Amino acid sequence: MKLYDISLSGNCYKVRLFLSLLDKEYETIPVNTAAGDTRTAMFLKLNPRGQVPVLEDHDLVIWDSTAILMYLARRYGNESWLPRDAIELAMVGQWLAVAQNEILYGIARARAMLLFKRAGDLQEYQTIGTGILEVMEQHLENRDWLALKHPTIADIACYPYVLLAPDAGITLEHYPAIQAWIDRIKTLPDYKDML
Ligand SMILES: N[C@@H](CCC(=O)N[C@@H](CS)C(=O)NCC(=O)O)C(=O)O
Repeated sequence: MKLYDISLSGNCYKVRLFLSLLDKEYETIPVNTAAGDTRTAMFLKLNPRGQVPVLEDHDLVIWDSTAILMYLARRYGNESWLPRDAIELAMVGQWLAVAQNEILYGIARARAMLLFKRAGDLQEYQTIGTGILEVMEQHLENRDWLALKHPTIADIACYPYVLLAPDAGITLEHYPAIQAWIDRIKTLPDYKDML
């Protein structure tokens, strides 16, 4: 397997973390957006959106971190990561949606402004980010994991940018249940730090 990767990207870290939890070997292909790597004809053939992560598994090419997590869970993980039961699957889906909405367009965007000088409305992104952290905090007050009674890809999808919220100028001090959830994720076998 090959992962087209940016080391500081939370979206790529979701995939690296899950590959590690699944104990899967892979080759990393570092991508440099500043050098235009994601705009080349070759890269756009892999992902017409011009973004990482992209996973190659034999002849298969998958782009988007959520799609990659789903693929890896079904193909290489046990059912607990992505259940087949309709209700359980929907519980996981809800949080996959949060990862690609408020977490991405709130926390990740604010982080990209502060760390990588991306343009945007910092205050708006931080407001979206803190809004979803409030929701997560309440949700996790009486639960160990986001979707089910055990870890699923919902936890892996939401984790990186929540962990990185301080980079977005958002402190996690006021969110003890989120901090406990972060600590819980760090104890998973084969857990891997971002860098
Ligand atoms: N929804 C996508 C978002 C991917 C994304 O935003 N990737 C960023 C890095 S975190 C990227 O490749 N940016 C380069 C660019 O837009 O040129 C996913 O989850 O994979």
